[in-house]
Amino acid sequence: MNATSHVHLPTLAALLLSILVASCGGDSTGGGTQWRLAIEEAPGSVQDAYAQEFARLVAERTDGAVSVTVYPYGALGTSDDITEQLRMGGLQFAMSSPGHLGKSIPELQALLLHFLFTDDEATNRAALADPEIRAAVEPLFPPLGLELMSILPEGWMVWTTKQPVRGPEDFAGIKTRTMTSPLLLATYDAFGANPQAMPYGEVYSALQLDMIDAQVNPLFAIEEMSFYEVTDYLVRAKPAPFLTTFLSNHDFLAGLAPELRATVDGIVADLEPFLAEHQRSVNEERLAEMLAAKPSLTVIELEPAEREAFRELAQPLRDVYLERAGQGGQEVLDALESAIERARG
Ligand code: 6CS
Repeated sequence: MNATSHVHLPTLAALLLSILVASCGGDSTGGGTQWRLAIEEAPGSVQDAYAQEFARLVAERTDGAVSVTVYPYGALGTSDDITEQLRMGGLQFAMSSPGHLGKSIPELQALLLHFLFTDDEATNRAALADPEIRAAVEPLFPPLGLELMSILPEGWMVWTTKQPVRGPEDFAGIKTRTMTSPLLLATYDAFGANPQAMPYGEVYSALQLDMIDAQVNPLFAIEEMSFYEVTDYLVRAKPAPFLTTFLSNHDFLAGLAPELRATVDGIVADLEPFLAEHQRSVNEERLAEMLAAKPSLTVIELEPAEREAFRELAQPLRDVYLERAGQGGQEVLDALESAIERARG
């Protein structure tokens, strides 16, 4: 191959791609095709980092024929609103966390079970990449007009509270905001707390006004949503990783020309390791920023015996999950448990 073909081949491929995208979903204007991607978090968040990287790679690999506009949390409503807009085709891509989406897809709530995953992020990541999990989870989405692109980790859930929490007795009566999936409410009920579901955007003022006493989220979210300003303790118990799903509209994806679909799939595959690495450093950086901004903030790391008390209370939640998620739920849970076992091995 000579130097000229080196120069021209990628350009030709991109040109073909640009012709193909003109007939695909999204907005086609004189300037090219635009895809819309909504995230459930603020600019600078973990989801935003992924979305910006996705947008950059789409532009690069289509030679500018497709551009992706990223809509941060608030621009298009709550997580539920975003998912609805994705289903209706107003968006081509969105982040949709099982913590909310589990209301519509009960089987997906397996990803919310507390003390199911190991304490080691790398092991959990290997488990989530297991093809058996993909095979079990993927079919849950098309009936809702959605398509699963990726399952992404955002860091350990951390409890932010106004009183120290070391055991379930400390949670007694504590009004604790969770995401809106029923299994999360049942989980914090089992921990002895008084769980309250509400959208992400309402949590800060609810804490400030003492409508709630605690909430659950990864460290980066606690910093960027300023929850630490209106709580006093960060309780690290590693109860569960925060996982989100990166989704596409089903018809849009099915309608993409094969070459463009392969480009999108390639980007998603290449980005698979990105967030796992990124979230770890962002979460630690944000912890340092919070402690610098509010030195009185107290970090509580639960001892193994203290975690054990919560682990025991979390075990019956598997039955609660199965009651709601049925046989399909059993299959997802079996796939998850065997993938975790394989990853441990
Ligand atoms: O707590 C929530 O509702 C949100 N938390 C994060 C970290 N991302 C999205 C989700 O909606």
